[in-house]
Amino acid sequence: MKITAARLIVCSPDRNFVTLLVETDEGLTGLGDATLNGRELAVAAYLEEHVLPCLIGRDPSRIEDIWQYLYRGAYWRRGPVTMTAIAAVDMALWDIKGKALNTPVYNLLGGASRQGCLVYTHANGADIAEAVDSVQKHIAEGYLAVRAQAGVPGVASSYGVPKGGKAYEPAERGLPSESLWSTERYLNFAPKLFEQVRLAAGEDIHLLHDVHHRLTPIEAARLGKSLEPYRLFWMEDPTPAELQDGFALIRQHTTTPIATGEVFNSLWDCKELIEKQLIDYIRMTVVHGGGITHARKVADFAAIYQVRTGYHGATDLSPVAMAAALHVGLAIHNFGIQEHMAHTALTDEVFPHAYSFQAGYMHPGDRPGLGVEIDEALASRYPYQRAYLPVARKLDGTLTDW
Ligand code: GCO
Ligand code: MG
Repeated sequence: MKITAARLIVCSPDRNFVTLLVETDEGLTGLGDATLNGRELAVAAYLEEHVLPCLIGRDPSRIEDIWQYLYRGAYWRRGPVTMTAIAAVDMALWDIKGKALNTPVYNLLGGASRQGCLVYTHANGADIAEAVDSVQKHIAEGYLAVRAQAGVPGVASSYGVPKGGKAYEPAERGLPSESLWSTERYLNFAPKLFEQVRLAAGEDIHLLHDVHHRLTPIEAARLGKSLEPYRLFWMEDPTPAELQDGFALIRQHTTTPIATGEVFNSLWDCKELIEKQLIDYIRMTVVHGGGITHARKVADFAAIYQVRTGYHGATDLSPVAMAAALHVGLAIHNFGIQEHMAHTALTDEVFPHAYSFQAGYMHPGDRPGLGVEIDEALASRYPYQRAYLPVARKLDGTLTDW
């Protein structure tokens, strides 16, 4: 089999997605997600100008060789743009291989290790009462694990709070908006939020929380300690993780489990975190971390240290990436949990897919390959629109991590 064409579909059905379509001389096609929220066209140009011309004529079954060709062959290694571009190609090749062998991708990765992938969804509210309502609504929908975020009193436009009655969506069209942050107010507020959320959710529901890289290690240690009575499944991204050693300080002080890595893009970003057992869940997902091929290697490395996966699954990852994450999650032994922030109905219509949710778990489905298609005619009605993630400032105006 030979690759005969590779092209991008850039569309915005409620939010931007960059999708790679690889075609072969045997008529089989493969899809890959290449979406990097707020920097979409950088990946599109990287693929169009520098990667796709090199794919034509290659044998799509040689997934590992093509991965190494794109990684080592670029000379310039790693980084979100490069690794997202490689991921898109890698996903499309696994999709083609599954279709060629008439089997779902999880079967190629060793077969199912479980009946389904435990997922968590997002509960958001402007205040504690709204967040508690939202948690209860998701429990009623069948979720067994819920992430809770609420507006911090005295901090306008806190992270995770929906605007204008719509579902929470981090990217906004136009130029970046500015939001505010106060560590002091947040640290006082978070235990009050989880006291109420745990009371309403009962003992058995898994509760999660995203700190979104906003604390120093010692502040994160205080947060983890103050949340211990509410038995969180994890606190996520407690501190920016460029300083991997910083997590040692958090670990010294708290037994609240830690997840990190949605902004990572290779094993080298989390090697120390994993081998020093400074985290419990690794969040680097298939689309930003070099595809199924690299995600599998990171998961196997993490397994040695009893670190489990908790892949990023926000709406800025397309249904193609969600399917890929579910195939990996179903197959590996050290799967932990999968984030599921449901796409809009329009996004789901543009990307018809085989994966499904039932009673707290998701399954990738049994269609050959990844089990996702793209409706190109529908996609073409929603062209790309520039959109950005917000930036954040402290109350005195200092720029901080959003
Ligand atoms: C999460 C995330 C997202 C990110 C978004 C950035 O845990 O789901 O933190 O909501 O903010 O993916 O593009
Ligand atoms: Mg997060």
